[in-house]
Amino acid sequence: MTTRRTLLHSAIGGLALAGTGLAGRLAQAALPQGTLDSQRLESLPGKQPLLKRSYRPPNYESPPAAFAQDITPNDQFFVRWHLMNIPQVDAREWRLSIGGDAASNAVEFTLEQLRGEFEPVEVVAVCQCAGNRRGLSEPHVPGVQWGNGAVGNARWRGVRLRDLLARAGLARDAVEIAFAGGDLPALEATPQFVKSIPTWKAVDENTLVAYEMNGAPLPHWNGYPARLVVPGWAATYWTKQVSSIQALGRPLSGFWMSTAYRIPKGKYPLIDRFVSQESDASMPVTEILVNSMITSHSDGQRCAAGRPVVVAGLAWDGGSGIREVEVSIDEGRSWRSAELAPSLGRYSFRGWRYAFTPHARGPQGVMARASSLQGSTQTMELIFNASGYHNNVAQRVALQVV
Ligand SMILES: Nc1nc2c(c(=O)[nH]1)N[C@H]1C(S)=C(S)[C@@H](COP(=O)(O)O)O[C@H]1N2
Ligand SMILES: [Mo]
Repeated sequence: MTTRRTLLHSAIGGLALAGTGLAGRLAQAALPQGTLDSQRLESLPGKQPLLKRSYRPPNYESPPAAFAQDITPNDQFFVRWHLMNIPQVDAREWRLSIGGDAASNAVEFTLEQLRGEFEPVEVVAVCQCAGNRRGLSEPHVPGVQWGNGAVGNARWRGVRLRDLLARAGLARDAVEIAFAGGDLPALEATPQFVKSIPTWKAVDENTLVAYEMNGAPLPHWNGYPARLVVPGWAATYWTKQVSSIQALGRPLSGFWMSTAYRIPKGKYPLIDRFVSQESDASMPVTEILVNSMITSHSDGQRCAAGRPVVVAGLAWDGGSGIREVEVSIDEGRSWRSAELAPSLGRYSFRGWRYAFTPHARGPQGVMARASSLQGSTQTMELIFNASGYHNNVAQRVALQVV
């Protein structure tokens, strides 16, 4: 554990304020007024201006402009931390230790060893906070009041977690693999952020310990020098600044597993099970639900009667792949297929576009909904849970035809 000495005791040093005017205009209409009043565009060191949701810990979401392409730029990628103290990690001192009671030997790797001793692997995958769009929940729920921007898509490069576990002699009866990062709570009463995933997901060939994002080292705020990449699953499992990996013979307990990131059982069309963490009433979040965004237009935007309008956006799911995106220009009475862009892989954002020509002047709603190859379609009504997870309601923009 080399990083504790270099703790940055304030996560907010070096913040640059960029004013509130633009942020106000980027706001989602249904965010609570307090969230709209307090949000501003701010630059964390090394980042473009992002929408501030909280200061300590640093929670910043991507502005709509970040979704103009299907790969989210590193300097516009959202930032989510639960704890206050985020160390500035020196990669030369950083070590990744792997062991646990369900591994036969404890091993430790430097970043150079990760880069040199294991086969490098790349995957394009969406990293989405389970609480993305929580701020749009009706009724409102507590927690970071995210709009649409607690999600991003990147090309991750690193090593397979299963290759690392093999070097530690993973036991056949390992139930879960647990991860800890370098960040620490401000108060001892706050539990350290430790998460686990079932062994079957840990040894999936797409689950990585990644040291690069879009061809560059991970940004500090996104987990430098290495993080978990668990394609298809909610980002809560994508431990940043990962420093310890433990193979466990029994389920991990603790606040971040037993209390946080859980949903009522049977309410969502999820397929991936995390059986060792299920209780009678609830289960942990697992894969991302099928979802989409309209990125070409925003509410109130004008377009000319009699001229084609090209609506475009992004769609994604938990890894089955996108089957279809449909658009409705009559408030959901009828739907037409959008054209899909080439696929960057089944865990990636998938671009789509749809052209139509409005004739009547006045308000023109445009709705989009995605369906996955696994057979799910976005919902039209929110499936409510008290933590605001898994909001995959079809999006609508209100255009003005002039
Ligand atoms: N060490 C550490 N890793 C973490 C977290 C954290 O608080 N500490 N938060 C998780 C959650 S809930 C999310 S949504 C993602 C956010 O990843 P990003 O900041 O790179 O966008 O990081 C995950 N990994
Ligand atoms: Mo999250």
